[in-house]
Amino acid sequence: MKKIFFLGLVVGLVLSLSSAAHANMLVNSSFETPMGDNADPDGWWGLREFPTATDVVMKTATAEQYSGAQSGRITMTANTSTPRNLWAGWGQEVSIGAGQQITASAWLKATARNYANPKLQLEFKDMGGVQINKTSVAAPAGTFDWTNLSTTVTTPAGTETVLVNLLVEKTSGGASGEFYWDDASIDVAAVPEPASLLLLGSGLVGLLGVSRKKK
Ligand SMILES: [Ca+2]
Repeated sequence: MKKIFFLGLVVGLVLSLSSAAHANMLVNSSFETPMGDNADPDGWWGLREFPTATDVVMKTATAEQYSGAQSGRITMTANTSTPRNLWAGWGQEVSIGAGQQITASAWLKATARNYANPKLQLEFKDMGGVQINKTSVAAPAGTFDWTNLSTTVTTPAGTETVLVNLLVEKTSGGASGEFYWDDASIDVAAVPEPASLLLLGSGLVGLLGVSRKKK
């Protein structure tokens, strides 16, 4: 009986450790809170380099969704008088230290795309908010149905926060397209610290000792 109890205890502890490994750190990650034109979705910062509001319209949309009732839509309109290499999107910053293995993921659908490049981008920042490094996952070419963009990386030395960006970059004045983002996430892989493992181990040894004394 006691052996079964301890086995259950160990399984429970292992399960609680592994479930902690898959907690999404982003809020409103499925864009389920409605927002008006060019407002910031709950929890996200609206990022835009466009000189006029009509060049790009960012809002939640019920027309398409990967899950739930809506997604975040970025509509880019061709305007040949605007300069190149502009971008628009949403960002969310989370506290993650150096040397952590993180997985970032988001779902994307693109329609009517022309010289506009969507990407999932991670920026690693130090204590002062200065960018240390960045990495990004490019989308497939052309138009596509819901597609997962995902990357697993280890945060560089000095990292204090990670900024997750869901972007669309304009590479030509005539760039246009309709882009839907949904179900974004960032997870930190749980690596049990030696100290907590030691504590766990000594606790189990202690429990076993108590059970033996009772015999
Ligand atoms: Ca959604």
